Amino acid sequence: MTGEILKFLREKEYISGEVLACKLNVSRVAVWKQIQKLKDMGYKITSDQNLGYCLVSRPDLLLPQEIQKGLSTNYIGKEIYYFPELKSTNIIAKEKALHRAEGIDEGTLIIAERQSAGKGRLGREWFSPVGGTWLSIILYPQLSPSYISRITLMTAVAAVKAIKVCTQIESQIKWPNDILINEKKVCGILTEMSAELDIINWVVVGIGINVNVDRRDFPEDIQENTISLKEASGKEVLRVKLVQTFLQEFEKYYEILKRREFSSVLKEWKLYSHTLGKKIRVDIGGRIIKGEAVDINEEGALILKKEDGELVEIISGTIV
Ligand code: BT5
Repeated sequence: MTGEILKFLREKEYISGEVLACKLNVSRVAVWKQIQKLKDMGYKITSDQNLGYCLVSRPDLLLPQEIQKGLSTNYIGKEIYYFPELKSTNIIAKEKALHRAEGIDEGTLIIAERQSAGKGRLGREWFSPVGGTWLSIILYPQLSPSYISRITLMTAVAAVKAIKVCTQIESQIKWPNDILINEKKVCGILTEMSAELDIINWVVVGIGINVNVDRRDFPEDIQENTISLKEASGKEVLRVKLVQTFLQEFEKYYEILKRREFSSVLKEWKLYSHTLGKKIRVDIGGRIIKGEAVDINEEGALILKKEDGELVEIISGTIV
């Protein structure tokens, strides 16, 4: 009911408790309780004895009703589960994805203000203090499991686009899942999947963006290599707008991927690449391969040219 009340509060400067009660077919006490709930969430609502309630300001929270207002996607973010705090949005998303038959549809979003046990790849930690954007999207693509790398790459392109639209900042993609600004990490992507032979059961795409985060909120050992959008742009960034833009871009690129037109996404990926043309070292399960990053192939694999000229295809690894 809070969502409905907000809708009416937004439409008019003032609306009385009586009119709200009538519109929602509930008692005035019930309306009053919902108004208190909204105030507890951080909405500033004043009340005038004669005129009624007036919405003065909204909190900077990633509440579903805020994200969905003006979101122009067809299915990404149509259902949102919001948490002020949880362990990891990917963990909840994976649990929910198991309940597809019970109405957990493609595009369902899990979003949190803070994660107490955010996850990176290979069991690494992802620090997720208040002020960032930590979310996961549930997908059920009818694609072969080999598409998993391509999903990560297209997510990175969507994130770069959203960052550009909302902050004017040009960020770069470090293969396979990092977004950098000035050589520092601003965003990470964690794609997880359940598959059987040739069929994907579900994919969960988790993305963390350091938006209005202070670098000092991170452990000292990673402060040097991290950055936030606020720090890079010199001002607070509207997180709701960023999430909306990202979801819109995400759906656009996901549709392209589903049409099996990855090459056009790859073209854009290459434009934003931080990796191609560089001499790098890649850790693949504890083994280090050195060489020049010469290309990304149609499957999303990195092509490394070793010193002896041999070309190696790396589908998953970490640049060190
Ligand atoms: C990643 O792993 O970059 C994937 C991060 C995915 C986070 C999202 S948030 C929403 C969803 N729910 C989750 O629980 N996870 C996803 P990886 O490439 O393994 O990088 C991890 C490394 O990045 C760590 O070992 C740190 O060095 C560094 N790191 C940790 N937190 C960071 C942060 N907030 N900003 C920048 N770097 C960070």
